Amino acid sequence: MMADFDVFNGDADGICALVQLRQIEPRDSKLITGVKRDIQLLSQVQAKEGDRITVLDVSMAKNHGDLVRVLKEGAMVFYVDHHVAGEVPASSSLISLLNESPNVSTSLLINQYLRSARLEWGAVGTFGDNLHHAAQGMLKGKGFTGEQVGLLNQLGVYMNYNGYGSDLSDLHFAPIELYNLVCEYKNPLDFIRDSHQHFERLETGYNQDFSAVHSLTPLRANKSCAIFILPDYPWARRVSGVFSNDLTNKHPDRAHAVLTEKSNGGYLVSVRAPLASKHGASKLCSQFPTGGGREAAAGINDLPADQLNQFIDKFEQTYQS
Ligand SMILES: [Mn+2]
Repeated sequence: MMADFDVFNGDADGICALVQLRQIEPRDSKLITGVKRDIQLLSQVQAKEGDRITVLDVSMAKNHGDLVRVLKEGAMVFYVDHHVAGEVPASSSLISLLNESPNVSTSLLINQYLRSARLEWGAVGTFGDNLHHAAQGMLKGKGFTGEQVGLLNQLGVYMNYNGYGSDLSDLHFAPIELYNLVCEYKNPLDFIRDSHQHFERLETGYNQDFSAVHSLTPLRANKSCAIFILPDYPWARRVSGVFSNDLTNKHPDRAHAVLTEKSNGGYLVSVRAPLASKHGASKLCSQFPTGGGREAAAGINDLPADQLNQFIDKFEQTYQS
């Protein structure tokens, strides 16, 4: 029997992209996701002739080998993403919507594909990827009040925050659980109102983790770059990504690196290019074996401690004006 797989990033953008699609075209599919950093998700799919696989918000370059494999196995693949794509396999069984522009999210691409059928969810995912300008543009002139736009923004930020952690046990909600909870609502504003206990759980966790991180002083900071090191605790692993986004929003001309200590002695690294000039993050992080990402936002999954100084030098070389 033919099977369906929905493979999606466990952050706000990945979840909101799939919510839009499955509300318009329901499928009884096997859901494959993980923490935000878990991106080689196609490796978990064993396909057979006629299976349908949807892949959302994970880099095609990082899944290239498995994509080629599932196409060979006979699957039809629908792939939508805004991360580095690399070489796209030529196959009539592959339909892809790929856009590496720094002002585009996967949720925005799905919103365009579905002609704004679930505009609010498209905006939540886009806010979640810290693309405020793009999200506001999607909602502009559509009759939303300032308060409604603010709530959609908050939900996006909280859902994005929920995706960070070194494994599922760090998270408030496993991404599949959060997907199932929100997918019942055509409109995220109804989720916020009618499932307020879930919204509140995210909000409370976010605020607690954030107040802890605000007591940290940077390892280094000047006009053009700043580097922070976070300790090896679940709260720090959860807050690292949204902390990076918050720093970027507060200091738009500065580049940021947030490093979280790992139990193996290395670091998990989040890099944000300056908001005012979104470039360089992907190139910087890709120089390290476990690094990758987008021009504006990238990371290194496991920076060995003995490469810390090398990373700091390269970071400062990239962004020192
Ligand atoms: Mn995304």
